[in-house]
Amino acid sequence: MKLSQQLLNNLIDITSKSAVACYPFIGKDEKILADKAATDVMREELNKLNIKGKVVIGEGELDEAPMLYIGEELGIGDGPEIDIAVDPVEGTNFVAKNLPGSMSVLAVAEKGNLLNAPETYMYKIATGNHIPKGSVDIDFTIEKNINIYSEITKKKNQDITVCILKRARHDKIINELQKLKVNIKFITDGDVAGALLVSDPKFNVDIFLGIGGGPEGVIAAAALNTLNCNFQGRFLFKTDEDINRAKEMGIMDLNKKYEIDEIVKGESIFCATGITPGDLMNGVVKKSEEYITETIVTHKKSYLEIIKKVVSLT
Ligand code: VTB
Repeated sequence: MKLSQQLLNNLIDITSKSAVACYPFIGKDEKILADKAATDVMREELNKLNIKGKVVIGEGELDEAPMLYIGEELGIGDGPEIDIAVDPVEGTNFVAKNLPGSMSVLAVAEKGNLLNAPETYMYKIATGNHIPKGSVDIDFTIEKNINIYSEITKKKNQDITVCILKRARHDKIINELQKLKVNIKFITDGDVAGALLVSDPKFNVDIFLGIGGGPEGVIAAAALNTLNCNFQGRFLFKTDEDINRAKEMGIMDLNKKYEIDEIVKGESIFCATGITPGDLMNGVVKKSEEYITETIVTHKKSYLEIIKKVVSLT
């Protein structure tokens, strides 16, 4: 079974509609309501598809409903069996505060082909497809990785930009980057988009790294794999509960370094529709009773494409 063009079109429709559902909440300081609006639409629309879908990356467990929970089955009929990763609002703070960079995201792969990620942190590193696989590595020091990157690209440190979430836990890494005189692009949230910035030189990000959400790591990997970019991740567990949950999900080696093709296998589709405008795409624009959306899509080994859509609520 291959993931069809029809499925791709359906997914673009769905993230467009869930982004539009969030539109009334932009700048309203209502993170939860925004997330609920997008989630409800995503669930309703996924349930109309002729698929046997299962959420493998979602928002919490069954008892945390109404979010799309891990293990939730979606779709009707005897369509293809697919694994679904959902992030109805990636960057709820951005929506709440009307800041750039929020998007509504879905990624799918054939059943068994998306890593089931626990809701824990992941240390991640990503580079573009101009860097040979296996050169920059999550296990190397920051300095070694910058040196390798600089050698491969012939860029001086001051021409290299590293994207990282602005968090206190990154202070040591940030310090090292500053000593190395590389440029830093700080993001305050939204590390799916942050990771995707390595995919095209036009975004001017050479390396993405740091600790963010594990589920967001899998979602970013789905897009980066299609684009032939590099990504590695390692889960980080803080509590026994985290560890038990990971074991229940089949993760036995807690310190495992995941290569991109262990996170996403085979074909996948990734769709992200801008809610507020961001580096990757524009946000939802209302034009009388219609909404114009922009969705970035990756499918097969070829493209990062922007699809514009007119969504009407009637
Ligand atoms: C990131 C980012 C998300 O959480 O994964 C981050 O992609 C990590 O968590 O948009 P902390 O906020 O605890 O650092 C978000 O910022 C919010 O889900």
